[in-house]
Amino acid sequence: MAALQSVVVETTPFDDQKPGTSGLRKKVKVFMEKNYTENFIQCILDALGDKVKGATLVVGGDGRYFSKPAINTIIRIASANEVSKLIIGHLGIYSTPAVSAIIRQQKVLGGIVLTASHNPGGIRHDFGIKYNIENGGPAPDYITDRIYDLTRKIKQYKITPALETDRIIDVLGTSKFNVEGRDFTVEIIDSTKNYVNLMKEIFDFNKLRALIRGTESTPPFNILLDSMNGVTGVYVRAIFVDELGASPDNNVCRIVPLDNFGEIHPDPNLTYAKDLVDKLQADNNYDFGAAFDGDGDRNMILGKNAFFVTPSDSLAVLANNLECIPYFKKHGIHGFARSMPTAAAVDRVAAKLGKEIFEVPTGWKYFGNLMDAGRLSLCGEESFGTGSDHIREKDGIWAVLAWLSVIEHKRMSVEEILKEHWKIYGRNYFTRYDYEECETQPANEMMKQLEGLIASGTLVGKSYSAGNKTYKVEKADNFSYVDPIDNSVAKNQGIRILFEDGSRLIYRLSGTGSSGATVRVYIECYEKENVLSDAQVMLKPLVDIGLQISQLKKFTGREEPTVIT
Ligand code: VG1
Ligand code: CO
Repeated sequence: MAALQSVVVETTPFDDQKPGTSGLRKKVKVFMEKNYTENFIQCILDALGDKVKGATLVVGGDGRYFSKPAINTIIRIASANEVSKLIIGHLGIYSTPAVSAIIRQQKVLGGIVLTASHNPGGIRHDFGIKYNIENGGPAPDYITDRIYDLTRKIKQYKITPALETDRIIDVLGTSKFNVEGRDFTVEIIDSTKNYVNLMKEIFDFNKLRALIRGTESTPPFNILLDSMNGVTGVYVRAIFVDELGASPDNNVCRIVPLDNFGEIHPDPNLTYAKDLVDKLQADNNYDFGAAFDGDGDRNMILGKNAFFVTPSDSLAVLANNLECIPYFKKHGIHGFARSMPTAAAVDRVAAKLGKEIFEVPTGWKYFGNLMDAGRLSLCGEESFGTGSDHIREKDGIWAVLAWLSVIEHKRMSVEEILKEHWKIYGRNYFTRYDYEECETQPANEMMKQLEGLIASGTLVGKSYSAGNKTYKVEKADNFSYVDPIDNSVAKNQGIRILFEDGSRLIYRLSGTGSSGATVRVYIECYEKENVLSDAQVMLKPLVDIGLQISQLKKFTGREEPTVIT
């Protein structure tokens, strides 16, 4: 085999390659600019230092538009930078949780995940690149900071132009190359096998199959899973159809991954997964519905007639019932955690069960250290993320299997489970208002104004009234987090206004958008007895107060949010 030569290409930095909440996300057209993708890949590898030499990395993503050229670039740049092997999902497909699982199982240095998650895909929409470390989780801040630093200085990248990548990801198997006298291997592997095996170890598939198929004494539990044309389609087929006997015609929909997600917004919430909501409302034969996002780490859980389970409640219910899942019987249940804006329902479960509870900033990377230290078993985010320490990413398929396990164990409907839970613990009413693609400057000014209010100290002790409710401010701050394991500090993670009765108002700017600014307002109140009201009605006074304090309408010019969850 004649050795392939690598070359050094001169380049200039881009000033906008700062990874956000979960990797670098931009319009496809931006990633297509000359050297844009090359620069970022080179900086990821440079940030890893000498460890990259001789290392194995995993590559895969949600299959969105531009994945193939990006993978080809990664192959050529990795080979020139002395990476010894790439493990790539067949057709470039790999859900985010499955990447996390394979990194851990193969004990490799890390992985490059090609996704913009719930952001729309296709030539006019978004692409994304993120780096996951050897524990399978998203790179912590000190690594993404290092990457960003390098992107602002990069002068050249190394590449092997003659390495033939055409159709390489279409065929399972191993290709070996000689790059400047070194061996370089590309292995294309089945994207589902390892993940399916992991799920089989965690859950009791016999019980779940009996639930879905029914038995002589129990009717089938009728589910409808919506992959929203994202990457979970291949996992839904492998697990729910092939293993658990769900019907490919009646129990699953949109399970063929499309590179533009069929021009929908692959985000599982009541707005963007309205199709599923409508189907469950129209057909009350369905007992359960779930939807996933583009890269498979998010989930939305619905009961009969589209009874909606907030992600914060979903986390609390799972925390309260984990012992029915074989994995937790075996490994024990350590602490719980939630992101700061997530409603505090799980805190009440933790208190009752005598478990540690952690409140971390938004973004799954903040859970990793706690899990690695054996202090965290289950965690979640209000943004439809739920997961456990089986991997280091949130996991949509896992969440659905966990919910079905609870249902199988309790023999109750989703709605009954929630009502029972609220009866025991009371209810944390929660809603999030998103104002997408606002102008950046006024959105920043709104946050500055809130910062100013907090700094002035005038908020604390003040009472606000709306509707028939009055709330008194107990504390107001900009959330800071000190990681209990490595003592790293994350500052400015969101404005919090905390009221005396435990109600909260939180303001953040999104770190995953690709244009303009998305303002998120999180609103939560707690009721011990009054647990069966409509959340939007219940929270209306607090919403009004939240809009008043922030002067959101004045700053953004928006009368209504784009999305309410
Ligand atoms: C959003 C969510 C956050 C989540 C992140 C990545 O971030 O709020 O909870 O971890 O998306 O999710 P932001 O900064 O836009 O609020 V995923 O499924 O897009 O990787
Ligand atoms: Co996602």
